[in-house]
Amino acid sequence: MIIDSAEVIVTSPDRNFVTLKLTTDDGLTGLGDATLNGRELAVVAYLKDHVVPLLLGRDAHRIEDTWQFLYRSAYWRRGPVTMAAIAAVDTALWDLKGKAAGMPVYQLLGGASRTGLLAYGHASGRDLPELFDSIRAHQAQGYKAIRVQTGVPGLKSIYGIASNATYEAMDGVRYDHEPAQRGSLPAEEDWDTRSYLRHVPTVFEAVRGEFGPELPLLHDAHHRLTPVQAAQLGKALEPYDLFWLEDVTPAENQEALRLVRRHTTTPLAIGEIFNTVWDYQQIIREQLIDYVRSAVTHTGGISHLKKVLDYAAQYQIKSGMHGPTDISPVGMAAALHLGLSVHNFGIQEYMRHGARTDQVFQQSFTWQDGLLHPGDRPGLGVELDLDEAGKYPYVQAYLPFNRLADGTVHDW
Ligand code: EZ4
Ligand code: CO
Repeated sequence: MIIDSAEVIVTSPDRNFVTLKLTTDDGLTGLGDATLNGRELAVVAYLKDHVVPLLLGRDAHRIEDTWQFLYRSAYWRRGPVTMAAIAAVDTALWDLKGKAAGMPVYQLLGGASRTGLLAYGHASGRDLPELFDSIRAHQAQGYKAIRVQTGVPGLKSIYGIASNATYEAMDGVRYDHEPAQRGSLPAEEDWDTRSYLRHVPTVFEAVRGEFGPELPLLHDAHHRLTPVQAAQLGKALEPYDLFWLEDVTPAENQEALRLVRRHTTTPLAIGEIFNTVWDYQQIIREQLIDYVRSAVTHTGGISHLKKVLDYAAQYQIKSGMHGPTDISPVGMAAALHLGLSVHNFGIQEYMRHGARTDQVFQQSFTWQDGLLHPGDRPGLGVELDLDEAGKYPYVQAYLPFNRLADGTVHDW
């Protein structure tokens, strides 16, 4: 099974996606997701200029060797661009191996450890009535766990959109199934941490009052807090029994989480912007988190994320793989195969892609009773329709950024 060709496909049905497609001498094709939201073309160049030429003629069965070769031979290690590129190759090779074996990828990873994957969706609203409607709409779609984000009184923008309508009604901005906004400049949003910290516990009190104690609730602080603010928030939310509180601090400073942990038992999830096991070394060893947020797409592929999760398992830390719409259907499929197979699966983030995206990527996963399953087609179970993909050329889009009232740039 020799790699004959490697193509990088950029398509923007509802948002931008970068896909690597490998074809072997026996005519099999494998797909890998390399989408890096807002920096897509950097990965395209990395793949086209520096990876594709190295793949041609290689034995597609040698997944681990290819991973090590791409990681070590570059000399320059880690980083989101490199690791997304390596992830795409790794994922495409697993897809190929599955197809060659006639088995779904999860079988090659050890088989199913469960019947399906608990998934959570994103509910949001400018105020409580809108938020409650959004939670109910998610429950009606079958979601058994829900992330809750709301507007903060006094702030114009809310982080954590579920629907375009919310934003269209607010400021006429079109958000396209993602926080990234199409255009040549990032949108500027406003932020005030004290207002946020006062407001969020009242939201969770109201949600628990309305929806009862059973529903698993999650919240994302999106790197906006200092360690002591994060500790305050975790403590204030304890009565509402969160499934997790996500990205409380910018976790490149991992020691910050020691302080947070000393003050709260609210479970913590971190890592959607991490890209190697090295980023997790301290926070896993010191048991500073409860869930690993990494996606296959951004963390060196199935092979590398499995190593992270196996390490995490020693500390009873579980998976909580990143699954916003900027993970393509190929990246989602990879997450589902990995999640189904590892013992320490926790929960899967799942936002629906738009109808155009579902046309470009033909998928075989199922979504029943709040549980996802990757399906039993050989490989990942996703095929890319090149004609459909060709209808939607790349569109420049950026994630927003924050400024405080005095004009200071703040974490988004
Ligand atoms: O803002 O994926 O938990 N989910 C998130 C996402 C991120 C986007 C960034 O590309 O934080 O919605
Ligand atoms: Co997040």
